[in-house]
Amino acid sequence: MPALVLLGAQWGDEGKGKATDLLGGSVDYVVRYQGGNNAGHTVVVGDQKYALHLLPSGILSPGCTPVIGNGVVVDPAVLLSELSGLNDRGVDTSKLLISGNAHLITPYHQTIDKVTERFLGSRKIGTTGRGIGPAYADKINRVGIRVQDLFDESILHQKVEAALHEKNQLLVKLFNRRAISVDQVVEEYLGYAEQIKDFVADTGLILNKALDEGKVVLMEGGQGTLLDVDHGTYPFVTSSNPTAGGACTGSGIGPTKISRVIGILKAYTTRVGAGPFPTELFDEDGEKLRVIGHERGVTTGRDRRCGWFDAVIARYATRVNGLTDFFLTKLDILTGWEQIPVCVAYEIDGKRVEELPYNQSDFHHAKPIYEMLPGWSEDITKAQTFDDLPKNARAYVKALEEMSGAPISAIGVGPGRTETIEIN
Ligand code: 2SA
Ligand code: GDP
Ligand code: MG
Repeated sequence: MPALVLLGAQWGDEGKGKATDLLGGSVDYVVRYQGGNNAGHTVVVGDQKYALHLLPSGILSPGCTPVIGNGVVVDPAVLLSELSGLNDRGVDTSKLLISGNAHLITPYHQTIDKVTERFLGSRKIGTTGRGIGPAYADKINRVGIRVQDLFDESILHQKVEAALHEKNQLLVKLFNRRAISVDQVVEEYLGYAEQIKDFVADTGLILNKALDEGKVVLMEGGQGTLLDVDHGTYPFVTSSNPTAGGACTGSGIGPTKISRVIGILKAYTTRVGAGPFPTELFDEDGEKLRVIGHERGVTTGRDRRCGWFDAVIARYATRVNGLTDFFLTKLDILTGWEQIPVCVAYEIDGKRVEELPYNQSDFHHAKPIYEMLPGWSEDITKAQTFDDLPKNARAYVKALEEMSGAPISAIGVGPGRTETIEIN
Protein backbone atom coordinates (compact mmCIF):
# COMPACT_ATOMS: atom_id res chain seq x y z
CA MET A 1 0.00 0.00 0.00
CA PRO A 2 2.37 2.79 -1.13
CA ALA A 3 0.37 6.02 -1.52
CA LEU A 4 -3.33 6.45 -0.83
CA VAL A 5 -5.72 9.34 -1.25
CA LEU A 6 -8.64 10.24 1.00
CA LEU A 7 -11.06 12.83 -0.31
CA GLY A 8 -14.57 14.23 0.02
CA ALA A 9 -17.12 12.60 -2.27
CA GLN A 10 -19.79 15.32 -1.90
CA TRP A 11 -19.56 19.05 -1.02
CA GLY A 12 -17.10 18.69 1.85
CA ASP A 13 -17.58 18.08 5.59
CA GLU A 14 -18.13 14.36 5.05
CA GLY A 15 -15.84 13.50 7.97
CA LYS A 16 -12.42 13.50 6.29
CA GLY A 17 -10.69 14.61 9.50
CA LYS A 18 -11.97 11.63 11.45
CA ALA A 19 -11.14 9.23 8.60
CA THR A 20 -7.60 10.59 8.26
CA ASP A 21 -7.09 10.28 11.99
CA LEU A 22 -8.35 6.71 11.86
CA LEU A 23 -5.72 5.79 9.27
CA GLY A 24 -3.06 8.02 10.86
CA GLY A 25 -1.75 5.24 13.09
CA SER A 26 -0.87 3.04 10.12
CA VAL A 27 0.73 5.57 7.76
CA ASP A 28 4.07 7.39 7.86
CA TYR A 29 3.11 10.70 6.22
CA VAL A 30 -0.16 12.64 5.90
CA VAL A 31 -0.12 15.29 3.17
CA ARG A 32 -2.59 18.11 2.53
CA TYR A 33 -2.48 18.66 -1.24
CA GLN A 34 -4.87 21.57 -1.95
CA GLY A 35 -6.97 24.26 -0.34
CA GLY A 36 -5.88 26.14 2.74
CA ASN A 37 -7.46 27.35 5.94
CA ASN A 38 -10.89 27.34 4.31
CA ALA A 39 -11.01 23.69 5.40
CA GLY A 40 -12.34 22.64 8.78
CA HIS A 41 -11.46 19.05 9.67
CA THR A 42 -12.72 17.79 13.00
CA VAL A 43 -10.94 15.05 14.91
CA VAL A 44 -12.27 13.68 18.19
CA VAL A 45 -9.77 11.77 20.32
CA GLY A 46 -11.27 10.57 23.60
CA ASP A 47 -12.75 13.66 25.24
CA GLN A 48 -10.62 16.03 23.17
CA LYS A 49 -11.96 17.73 20.05
CA TYR A 50 -9.62 19.34 17.52
CA ALA A 51 -10.62 21.56 14.59
CA LEU A 52 -7.83 21.64 11.99
CA HIS A 53 -7.89 24.15 9.17
CA LEU A 54 -4.52 24.24 7.47
CA LEU A 55 -2.58 21.47 9.16
CA PRO A 56 -3.06 17.86 8.03
CA SER A 57 -5.15 15.78 10.44
CA GLY A 58 -2.21 13.34 10.70
CA ILE A 59 -0.51 15.86 13.00
CA LEU A 60 -2.45 14.22 15.85
CA SER A 61 -0.89 10.78 15.20
CA PRO A 62 2.47 10.69 16.98
CA GLY A 63 4.22 8.36 14.48
CA CYS A 64 3.17 10.36 11.49
CA THR A 65 4.94 13.20 9.64
CA PRO A 66 2.46 15.92 8.59
CA VAL A 67 3.17 17.65 5.29
CA ILE A 68 1.73 20.78 3.68
CA GLY A 69 2.20 20.07 -0.01
CA ASN A 70 2.99 22.44 -2.86
CA GLY A 71 -0.69 22.57 -3.91
CA VAL A 72 -1.81 24.22 -0.67
CA VAL A 73 -2.19 27.97 -0.15
CA VAL A 74 -0.69 28.93 3.21
CA ASP A 75 -1.70 31.83 5.42
CA PRO A 76 1.36 32.09 7.68
CA ALA A 77 -0.49 33.91 10.46
CA VAL A 78 -3.06 31.10 10.61
CA LEU A 79 -0.33 28.47 10.40
CA LEU A 80 1.49 29.89 13.42
CA SER A 81 -1.63 30.31 15.49
CA GLU A 82 -2.80 26.77 14.68
CA LEU A 83 0.62 25.40 15.63
CA SER A 84 0.72 27.28 18.92
CA GLY A 85 -2.85 26.21 19.72
CA LEU A 86 -1.83 22.56 19.29
CA ASN A 87 1.42 23.03 21.23
CA ASP A 88 -0.58 24.50 24.12
CA ARG A 89 -2.63 21.30 24.14
CA GLY A 90 0.52 19.14 24.26
CA VAL A 91 0.56 18.07 20.59
CA ASP A 92 4.05 17.63 19.12
CA THR A 93 4.17 19.65 15.89
CA SER A 94 7.94 19.57 15.40
CA LYS A 95 7.85 17.09 12.51
CA LEU A 96 5.78 19.34 10.24
CA LEU A 97 7.12 19.85 6.70
CA ILE A 98 5.99 22.67 4.42
CA SER A 99 6.69 22.74 0.71
CA GLY A 100 8.81 25.71 -0.35
CA ASN A 101 6.67 25.78 -3.50
CA ALA A 102 3.36 26.29 -1.68
CA HIS A 103 1.84 29.70 -2.32
CA LEU A 104 1.15 32.26 0.38
CA ILE A 105 -2.12 33.93 1.25
CA THR A 106 -1.63 37.58 2.17
CA PRO A 107 -4.01 40.11 3.70
CA TYR A 108 -4.69 41.57 0.25
CA HIS A 109 -6.06 38.21 -0.90
CA GLN A 110 -8.51 38.24 1.99
CA THR A 111 -9.55 41.80 1.21
CA ILE A 112 -10.15 40.94 -2.45
CA ASP A 113 -12.07 37.78 -1.51
CA LYS A 114 -14.42 39.78 0.70
CA VAL A 115 -14.94 42.77 -1.59
CA THR A 116 -15.51 40.53 -4.62
CA GLU A 117 -18.23 38.65 -2.75
CA ARG A 118 -19.86 41.92 -1.76
CA PHE A 119 -19.64 43.13 -5.36
CA LEU A 120 -21.27 39.91 -6.65
CA GLY A 121 -24.28 40.50 -4.37
CA SER A 122 -26.93 37.83 -4.95
CA ARG A 123 -24.57 35.95 -7.30
CA LYS A 124 -21.95 35.51 -4.59
CA ILE A 125 -20.22 32.15 -4.12
CA GLY A 126 -20.45 32.13 -0.33
CA THR A 127 -16.70 31.75 0.14
CA THR A 128 -15.09 31.38 3.53
CA GLY A 129 -13.48 34.81 3.07
CA ARG A 130 -10.03 33.41 3.76
CA GLY A 131 -8.45 34.72 0.52
CA ILE A 132 -8.29 31.27 -1.08
CA GLY A 133 -9.60 32.15 -4.57
CA PRO A 134 -7.50 35.31 -5.01
CA ALA A 135 -4.34 33.47 -3.84
CA TYR A 136 -4.90 30.70 -6.41
CA ALA A 137 -5.71 33.33 -9.05
CA ASP A 138 -2.31 34.93 -8.44
CA LYS A 139 -0.65 31.52 -8.66
CA ILE A 140 -2.20 30.85 -12.06
CA ASN A 141 -1.56 34.44 -13.12
CA ARG A 142 2.12 33.95 -12.18
CA VAL A 143 2.18 36.79 -9.68
CA GLY A 144 1.91 34.59 -6.58
CA ILE A 145 4.30 34.67 -3.64
CA ARG A 146 5.71 31.29 -2.64
CA VAL A 147 6.95 30.11 0.74
CA GLN A 148 10.53 30.07 -0.59
CA ASP A 149 10.27 33.78 -1.48
CA LEU A 150 10.15 34.62 2.23
CA PHE A 151 13.84 33.91 2.52
CA ASP A 152 15.10 36.56 0.10
CA GLU A 153 14.04 40.07 1.02
CA SER A 154 14.77 41.60 -2.36
CA ILE A 155 12.83 38.92 -4.26
CA LEU A 156 9.97 39.16 -1.78
CA HIS A 157 9.82 42.92 -2.25
CA GLN A 158 9.82 42.64 -6.06
CA LYS A 159 7.11 40.00 -6.03
CA VAL A 160 4.82 41.79 -3.59
CA GLU A 161 5.23 44.96 -5.65
CA ALA A 162 4.31 43.12 -8.85
CA ALA A 163 1.35 41.41 -7.18
CA LEU A 164 -0.02 44.65 -5.76
CA HIS A 165 0.43 46.76 -8.88
CA GLU A 166 -2.95 45.96 -10.46
CA LYS A 167 -4.72 45.12 -7.23
CA ASN A 168 -4.18 48.52 -5.71
CA GLN A 169 -5.69 50.19 -8.76
CA LEU A 170 -8.64 47.85 -8.53
CA LEU A 171 -9.09 48.43 -4.81
CA VAL A 172 -8.90 52.19 -5.08
CA LYS A 173 -10.80 52.77 -8.32
CA LEU A 174 -13.38 50.01 -8.34
CA PHE A 175 -13.91 49.08 -4.73
CA ASN A 176 -13.28 52.48 -3.14
CA ARG A 177 -10.74 51.05 -0.70
CA ARG A 178 -7.33 52.26 0.49
CA ALA A 179 -4.24 51.03 -1.41
CA ILE A 180 -2.19 48.37 0.38
CA SER A 181 1.40 49.25 1.26
CA VAL A 182 4.07 47.00 -0.27
CA ASP A 183 6.50 47.77 2.54
CA GLN A 184 4.00 46.82 5.22
CA VAL A 185 3.26 43.45 3.62
CA VAL A 186 6.98 42.73 3.14
CA GLU A 187 7.76 43.62 6.74
CA GLU A 188 4.98 41.43 8.10
CA TYR A 189 5.95 38.47 5.93
CA LEU A 190 9.68 38.72 6.71
CA GLY A 191 8.65 38.36 10.33
CA TYR A 192 7.03 34.99 9.53
CA ALA A 193 10.10 33.73 7.66
CA GLU A 194 12.17 33.24 10.79
CA GLN A 195 9.36 31.38 12.55
CA ILE A 196 8.64 28.86 9.81
CA LYS A 197 12.04 28.34 8.21
CA ASP A 198 12.79 25.07 10.00
CA PHE A 199 9.66 23.45 8.55
CA VAL A 200 10.34 24.35 4.91
CA ALA A 201 11.58 21.55 2.67
CA ASP A 202 11.52 19.94 -0.77
CA THR A 203 8.51 17.86 0.21
CA GLY A 204 8.02 16.24 -3.22
CA LEU A 205 11.52 14.76 -3.02
CA ILE A 206 11.10 13.64 0.60
CA LEU A 207 7.77 11.93 -0.12
CA ASN A 208 9.04 10.10 -3.19
CA LYS A 209 12.14 8.90 -1.33
CA ALA A 210 9.91 7.70 1.49
CA LEU A 211 7.74 5.78 -0.98
CA ASP A 212 10.87 4.19 -2.48
CA GLU A 213 11.78 3.00 1.03
CA GLY A 214 8.38 1.34 1.43
CA LYS A 215 6.84 4.02 3.63
CA VAL A 216 3.12 4.74 3.41
CA VAL A 217 1.87 8.19 2.40
CA LEU A 218 -1.74 9.31 2.87
CA MET A 219 -2.94 12.34 0.94
CA GLU A 220 -5.80 14.16 2.68
CA GLY A 221 -8.12 16.25 0.54
CA GLY A 222 -9.94 19.37 1.71
CA GLN A 223 -13.50 20.36 0.62
CA GLY A 224 -14.99 17.77 -1.79
CA THR A 225 -15.51 16.49 -5.34
CA LEU A 226 -18.45 18.79 -6.15
CA LEU A 227 -16.40 21.81 -5.01
CA ASP A 228 -13.59 20.99 -7.47
CA VAL A 229 -12.80 23.90 -9.80
CA ASP A 230 -12.84 21.54 -12.83
CA HIS A 231 -15.31 18.84 -11.87
CA GLY A 232 -17.59 20.63 -9.41
CA THR A 233 -20.60 22.90 -9.68
CA TYR A 234 -18.64 25.79 -11.23
CA PRO A 235 -18.64 28.71 -10.43
CA PHE A 236 -19.94 27.59 -7.01
CA VAL A 237 -16.71 25.81 -6.18
CA THR A 238 -13.44 26.36 -4.40
CA SER A 239 -10.41 27.38 -6.48
CA SER A 240 -8.44 24.13 -6.34
CA ASN A 241 -8.71 20.43 -7.21
CA PRO A 242 -9.90 18.35 -4.25
CA THR A 243 -10.39 15.41 -6.68
CA ALA A 244 -7.84 12.60 -6.97
CA GLY A 245 -5.82 14.26 -9.75
CA GLY A 246 -5.16 17.18 -7.41
CA ALA A 247 -3.42 14.80 -5.02
CA CYS A 248 -0.70 14.25 -7.64
CA THR A 249 -0.20 17.85 -8.72
CA GLY A 250 -0.47 19.11 -5.15
CA SER A 251 2.08 16.73 -3.65
CA GLY A 252 4.54 15.82 -6.42
CA ILE A 253 3.60 12.12 -6.24
CA GLY A 254 2.86 10.48 -9.59
CA PRO A 255 -0.39 8.56 -10.24
CA THR A 256 1.33 5.17 -10.62
CA LYS A 257 2.32 5.33 -6.93
CA ILE A 258 -1.30 5.51 -5.76
CA SER A 259 -2.95 2.21 -4.92
CA ARG A 260 -6.11 3.33 -3.17
CA VAL A 261 -8.48 6.29 -3.46
CA ILE A 262 -11.03 6.47 -0.64
CA GLY A 263 -14.14 8.63 -1.00
CA ILE A 264 -15.60 9.91 2.25
CA LEU A 265 -19.35 9.86 1.87
CA LYS A 266 -21.91 11.17 4.32
CA ALA A 267 -25.08 9.07 4.73
CA TYR A 268 -27.01 12.23 3.77
CA THR A 269 -25.84 15.40 1.99
CA THR A 270 -24.74 18.86 3.13
CA ARG A 271 -23.43 21.96 1.47
CA VAL A 272 -22.16 25.27 2.84
CA GLY A 273 -22.08 28.30 0.58
CA ALA A 274 -24.15 28.99 -2.54
CA GLY A 275 -24.86 26.80 -5.58
CA PRO A 276 -27.17 24.05 -6.79
CA PHE A 277 -28.12 21.22 -4.41
CA PRO A 278 -30.92 19.02 -5.82
CA THR A 279 -31.79 17.12 -2.62
CA GLU A 280 -31.73 20.16 -0.34
CA LEU A 281 -34.53 20.16 2.25
CA PHE A 282 -36.34 23.29 3.36
CA ASP A 283 -38.63 21.54 5.82
CA GLU A 284 -38.38 20.12 9.32
CA ASP A 285 -36.44 17.06 8.09
CA GLY A 286 -33.68 19.40 6.87
CA GLU A 287 -33.70 21.20 10.20
CA LYS A 288 -33.58 17.87 12.05
CA LEU A 289 -30.55 16.72 10.05
CA ARG A 290 -28.81 20.03 10.74
CA VAL A 291 -29.46 19.94 14.47
CA ILE A 292 -28.81 16.23 15.14
CA GLY A 293 -25.86 16.20 12.72
CA HIS A 294 -24.36 19.41 14.22
CA GLU A 295 -24.11 20.73 10.67
CA ARG A 296 -22.36 24.00 11.23
CA GLY A 297 -19.23 25.26 9.41
CA VAL A 298 -16.04 24.47 11.33
CA THR A 299 -14.27 27.52 9.91
CA THR A 300 -16.99 30.15 9.54
CA GLY A 301 -19.72 28.87 11.87
CA ARG A 302 -22.29 29.09 9.06
CA ASP A 303 -25.27 26.73 9.14
CA ARG A 304 -24.87 24.02 6.52
CA ARG A 305 -27.65 23.31 4.04
CA CYS A 306 -28.91 19.75 4.52
CA GLY A 307 -30.60 17.19 2.28
CA TRP A 308 -31.06 13.50 1.57
CA PHE A 309 -28.43 11.19 0.14
CA ASP A 310 -27.83 11.71 -3.57
CA ALA A 311 -26.62 8.59 -5.39
CA VAL A 312 -26.09 10.49 -8.65
CA ILE A 313 -23.39 12.52 -6.92
CA ALA A 314 -21.84 9.47 -5.29
CA ARG A 315 -21.60 7.68 -8.66
CA TYR A 316 -20.06 10.79 -10.17
CA ALA A 317 -17.47 10.89 -7.37
CA THR A 318 -16.60 7.25 -8.07
CA ARG A 319 -16.10 8.10 -11.73
CA VAL A 320 -14.05 11.31 -11.57
CA ASN A 321 -11.83 10.10 -8.75
CA GLY A 322 -11.50 6.45 -9.75
CA LEU A 323 -12.52 5.55 -6.20
CA THR A 324 -11.50 2.14 -4.86
CA ASP A 325 -13.84 2.34 -1.84
CA PHE A 326 -15.98 4.56 0.35
CA PHE A 327 -16.07 5.33 4.05
CA LEU A 328 -19.74 5.99 4.84
CA THR A 329 -20.04 8.49 7.70
CA LYS A 330 -22.72 9.73 10.09
CA LEU A 331 -25.06 6.77 9.64
CA ASP A 332 -26.06 7.29 13.31
CA ILE A 333 -27.64 10.65 12.43
CA LEU A 334 -30.30 8.88 10.34
CA THR A 335 -31.60 6.87 13.30
CA GLY A 336 -35.26 7.62 14.02
CA TRP A 337 -36.76 8.17 10.58
CA GLU A 338 -39.52 5.78 9.60
CA GLN A 339 -38.55 6.01 5.96
CA ILE A 340 -35.46 7.52 4.39
CA PRO A 341 -35.65 8.97 0.88
CA VAL A 342 -32.61 8.40 -1.34
CA CYS A 343 -32.17 10.23 -4.65
CA VAL A 344 -31.51 7.64 -7.36
CA ALA A 345 -31.76 9.86 -10.48
CA TYR A 346 -32.86 13.34 -11.54
CA GLU A 347 -35.75 14.58 -13.58
CA ILE A 348 -34.66 17.34 -15.92
CA ASP A 349 -37.20 18.91 -18.29
CA GLY A 350 -39.46 15.87 -17.93
CA LYS A 351 -36.70 13.33 -18.64
CA ARG A 352 -35.08 10.86 -16.24
CA VAL A 353 -31.31 11.45 -16.00
CA GLU A 354 -28.98 8.94 -14.32
CA GLU A 355 -25.66 10.82 -14.65
CA LEU A 356 -24.66 14.17 -13.20
CA PRO A 357 -25.57 16.73 -15.88
CA TYR A 358 -22.46 18.48 -17.19
CA ASN A 359 -24.55 21.44 -18.25
CA GLN A 360 -24.84 23.84 -15.35
CA SER A 361 -28.36 25.07 -16.16
CA ASP A 362 -29.56 21.46 -16.27
CA PHE A 363 -28.07 20.85 -12.84
CA HIS A 364 -29.86 23.91 -11.48
CA HIS A 365 -33.17 22.47 -12.80
CA ALA A 366 -32.56 18.89 -11.68
CA LYS A 367 -35.37 17.50 -9.52
CA PRO A 368 -34.52 14.48 -7.38
CA ILE A 369 -36.28 11.18 -8.05
CA TYR A 370 -36.51 9.42 -4.70
CA GLU A 371 -36.70 5.81 -3.64
CA MET A 372 -37.95 5.27 -0.09
CA LEU A 373 -35.89 2.98 2.12
CA PRO A 374 -37.19 1.72 5.48
CA GLY A 375 -35.61 3.42 8.51
CA TRP A 376 -34.61 2.11 11.96
CA SER A 377 -35.07 3.36 15.50
CA GLU A 378 -32.42 1.38 17.41
CA ASP A 379 -29.34 3.22 18.77
CA ILE A 380 -26.45 2.21 16.51
CA THR A 381 -23.65 4.20 18.12
CA LYS A 382 -22.28 1.15 19.95
CA ALA A 383 -22.26 -1.11 16.89
CA GLN A 384 -18.80 -2.61 16.31
CA THR A 385 -19.51 -4.93 13.40
CA PHE A 386 -21.76 -4.76 10.37
CA ASP A 387 -23.93 -7.48 11.86
CA ASP A 388 -24.49 -5.36 15.00
CA LEU A 389 -26.51 -2.94 12.87
CA PRO A 390 -30.29 -3.37 12.67
CA LYS A 391 -31.59 -5.04 9.51
CA ASN A 392 -32.86 -1.82 7.92
CA ALA A 393 -29.59 0.04 8.58
CA ARG A 394 -27.69 -2.81 6.91
CA ALA A 395 -30.07 -2.66 3.97
CA TYR A 396 -29.61 1.13 3.75
CA VAL A 397 -25.80 0.72 3.59
CA LYS A 398 -26.05 -2.06 1.01
CA ALA A 399 -28.42 -0.01 -1.15
CA LEU A 400 -26.09 3.00 -1.05
CA GLU A 401 -23.14 0.79 -1.92
CA GLU A 402 -24.92 -0.66 -4.93
CA MET A 403 -26.02 2.77 -6.19
CA SER A 404 -22.66 4.47 -5.62
CA GLY A 405 -20.43 2.18 -7.65
CA ALA A 406 -17.70 1.27 -5.13
CA PRO A 407 -17.59 -0.91 -2.00
CA ILE A 408 -18.10 0.62 1.44
CA SER A 409 -15.13 -0.38 3.60
CA ALA A 410 -15.98 1.50 6.81
CA ILE A 411 -19.07 2.99 8.46
CA GLY A 412 -19.10 5.85 10.95
CA VAL A 413 -21.60 5.57 13.80
CA GLY A 414 -20.29 8.46 15.91
CA PRO A 415 -17.60 11.16 15.87
CA GLY A 416 -15.04 9.28 18.00
CA ARG A 417 -12.16 7.17 16.66
CA THR A 418 -13.69 3.96 17.97
CA GLU A 419 -17.18 4.69 16.68
CA THR A 420 -16.37 3.06 13.38
CA ILE A 421 -17.31 -0.26 11.82
CA GLU A 422 -14.59 -1.63 9.57
CA ILE A 423 -15.69 -4.02 6.85
CA ASN A 424 -13.18 -6.44 5.33
P1 2SA B 1 -13.52 29.28 -0.69
O1 2SA B 1 -13.42 30.01 0.62
O2 2SA B 1 -13.10 30.11 -1.87
O3 2SA B 1 -12.87 27.93 -0.70
O4 2SA B 1 -15.12 29.04 -0.90
C1 2SA B 1 -15.61 28.53 -2.13
C2 2SA B 1 -16.70 27.49 -1.90
O5 2SA B 1 -16.12 26.35 -1.22
C3 2SA B 1 -16.84 26.08 -0.05
N1 2SA B 1 -15.96 25.57 1.00
C4 2SA B 1 -16.31 24.64 1.89
N2 2SA B 1 -17.39 23.83 1.92
C5 2SA B 1 -17.47 23.00 2.98
N3 2SA B 1 -16.59 22.99 4.04
C6 2SA B 1 -15.51 23.81 4.01
N4 2SA B 1 -14.81 24.03 5.13
C7 2SA B 1 -15.48 24.61 6.34
C8 2SA B 1 -16.06 23.52 7.22
C9 2SA B 1 -16.54 25.61 5.84
C10 2SA B 1 -17.06 26.65 6.82
O6 2SA B 1 -15.38 22.53 7.42
O7 2SA B 1 -17.18 23.65 7.70
O8 2SA B 1 -16.71 26.70 7.99
O9 2SA B 1 -17.89 27.48 6.36
C11 2SA B 1 -15.30 24.63 2.87
N5 2SA B 1 -14.33 25.49 2.52
C12 2SA B 1 -14.73 26.06 1.35
C13 2SA B 1 -17.42 27.43 0.35
O10 2SA B 1 -18.52 27.30 1.26
C14 2SA B 1 -17.82 28.00 -0.99
O11 2SA B 1 -19.03 27.41 -1.41
P1 GDP C 1 -14.43 17.24 7.20
O1 GDP C 1 -14.26 18.64 6.77
O2 GDP C 1 -14.75 16.31 6.08
O3 GDP C 1 -13.27 16.74 8.03
O4 GDP C 1 -15.71 17.18 8.16
P2 GDP C 1 -16.09 18.23 9.34
O5 GDP C 1 -15.16 18.04 10.48
O6 GDP C 1 -16.22 19.59 8.76
O7 GDP C 1 -17.56 17.74 9.69
C1 GDP C 1 -17.83 16.42 10.04
C2 GDP C 1 -18.42 16.40 11.43
O8 GDP C 1 -19.02 15.14 11.67
C3 GDP C 1 -17.41 16.58 12.56
O9 GDP C 1 -18.04 17.25 13.61
C4 GDP C 1 -17.07 15.16 12.96
O10 GDP C 1 -16.62 15.04 14.30
C5 GDP C 1 -18.39 14.48 12.77
N1 GDP C 1 -18.35 13.04 12.39
C6 GDP C 1 -17.50 12.40 11.57
N2 GDP C 1 -17.90 11.12 11.40
C7 GDP C 1 -19.02 10.96 12.13
C8 GDP C 1 -19.94 9.87 12.33
O11 GDP C 1 -19.80 8.79 11.79
N3 GDP C 1 -21.01 10.12 13.18
C9 GDP C 1 -21.21 11.34 13.79
N4 GDP C 1 -22.27 11.49 14.57
N5 GDP C 1 -20.38 12.37 13.60
C10 GDP C 1 -19.31 12.19 12.78
MG1 MG D 1 -15.09 20.50 7.14
